[in-house]
Amino acid sequence: MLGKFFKKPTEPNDRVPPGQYLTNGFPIMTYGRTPTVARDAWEFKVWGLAQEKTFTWQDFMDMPQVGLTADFHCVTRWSKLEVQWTGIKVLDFLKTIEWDSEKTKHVMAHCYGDYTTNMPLEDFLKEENIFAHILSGEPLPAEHGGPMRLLVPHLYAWKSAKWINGLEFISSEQLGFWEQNGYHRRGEPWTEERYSL
Ligand SMILES: Nc1nc2c(c(=O)[nH]1)N[C@H]1C(S)=C(S)[C@@H](COP(=O)(O)O)O[C@H]1N2
Ligand SMILES: [Mo]
Repeated sequence: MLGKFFKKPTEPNDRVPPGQYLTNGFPIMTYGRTPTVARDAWEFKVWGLAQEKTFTWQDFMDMPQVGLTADFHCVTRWSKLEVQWTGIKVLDFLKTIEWDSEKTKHVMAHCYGDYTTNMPLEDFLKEENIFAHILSGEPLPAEHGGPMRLLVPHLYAWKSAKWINGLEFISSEQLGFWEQNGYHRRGEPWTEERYSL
C-alpha cells in the first residue's frame, strides 16, 4: 500500500535536481584546450593562508585512497547518476598541510590551463569531496580532467576542477573563472543556483 502514496527514494525525480535531464553518456565540458599533463610531471601546490608546499604524484598515491559513487550535475542541465571515482579525500589531504582554519573563508582551486573556481570553505570541507584520479576503474582520461581533478558532488560540476594543480586559501571571496562570467557564486543544484544575473 505504501507504494501507492510514496515514491521509492531511488526514483529518478528524487535524484535529479529540478531543471536537469539525465544522460547515459558522459559529456565533456571544457572551456578551452585540454592540457596534457603526465603523472610524473604533475605537481600540486598550496599557498595563501596555508604554508606553501608542493606535492608530487607519488605523494598523493601514498595518501589513503577511497572510492566514491556520486551524481554529477552540470549547470547546462545534464546530470549523470552514479559516476564511480577513486581518489583522495580532501579532508585527508588537509591533514598533510598547515593551514589557517580561522582566517580561511574561501578556497580557490587552480588548474593547468589556468581555469579557476572558488568555493566557501564549508563547501570545500564536505566529507565526500575528493581529488579523483580513477574513473570507472580506469586512469582518469585527460578530457575528464586527468591526471587529477577535484570532485565536489553537492555543487554544480563547474566546481569540480579538472587538471587541478593547486589550492589557494583566501580570507574573503574571490571569484573563479565561471563565477566571474555569470555563473552563480555558490552553485547548489537543488535550489537551482545557476546564474548570477
Ligand atoms: N579546468 C577545468 N575544469 C573544469 C572545466 C573546465 O573547463 N576546465 N569545466 C567544468 C564544467 S562546466 C563541468 S560541467 C565539468 C565537466 O566535467 P567533464 O568534462 O568530465 O564532464 O568540469 C568542470 N571543470
Ligand atoms: Mo558545466
